[in-house]
Amino acid sequence: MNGARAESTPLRKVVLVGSGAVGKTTLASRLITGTYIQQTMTVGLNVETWTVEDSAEQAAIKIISFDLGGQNQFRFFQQEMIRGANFAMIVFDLTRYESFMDLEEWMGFIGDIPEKCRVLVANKADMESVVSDEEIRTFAEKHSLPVVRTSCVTGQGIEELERVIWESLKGNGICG
Ligand SMILES: Nc1nc2c(ncn2[C@@H]2O[C@H](COP(=O)(O)OP(=O)(O)O)[C@@H](O)[C@H]2O)c(=O)[nH]1
Ligand SMILES: [Mg+2]
Repeated sequence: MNGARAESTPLRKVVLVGSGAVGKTTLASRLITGTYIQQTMTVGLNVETWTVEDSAEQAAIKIISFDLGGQNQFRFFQQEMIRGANFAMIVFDLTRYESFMDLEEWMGFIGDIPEKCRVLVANKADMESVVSDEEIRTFAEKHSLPVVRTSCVTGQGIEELERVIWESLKGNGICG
């Protein structure tokens, strides 16, 4: 990317929320590097940037992602970090029912981010799911969330997720 282009690339703030070990850091790294990299536990916060481009539209969005650690003691600090976020990925782990149960709490946590600027990410789709499709659909409909099933290991759903993020953040849409 040349310098002029980099300067004109709008910066968007994306947050990844969800319980510990659902795969937020791995997902961010998969989106950034395109490959699966085993991650160590996030304590507090991971901040990374990546650029989502659309060659057809000759446009790009630079995204700064805040991957919040799952530990309760950091909640106050995390609330500060997500202020002004343009978009939220709400992540749960298909293999851990508890992470699905925690979603309501995470929805409350990101209350300021407009409904249309959120996506529900059902991660670890390469493994056997313990959350039924029906339950996921009911939750997603209740909160008007699009759902993307992803696997950081196989790459399933990663392009679709990028597309959802792109569609929400490009131009002068409501996600800014
Ligand atoms: N099988 C499988 N494991 C995953 C996937 N995504 C993440 N993991 C693993 O889940 C664990 C927790 O991931 P991490 O990104 O640290 O979770 P975080 O606490 O939400 O940031 C790590 O061992 C990852 O390698 C996935 O899609 N499939
Ligand atoms: Mg993490």
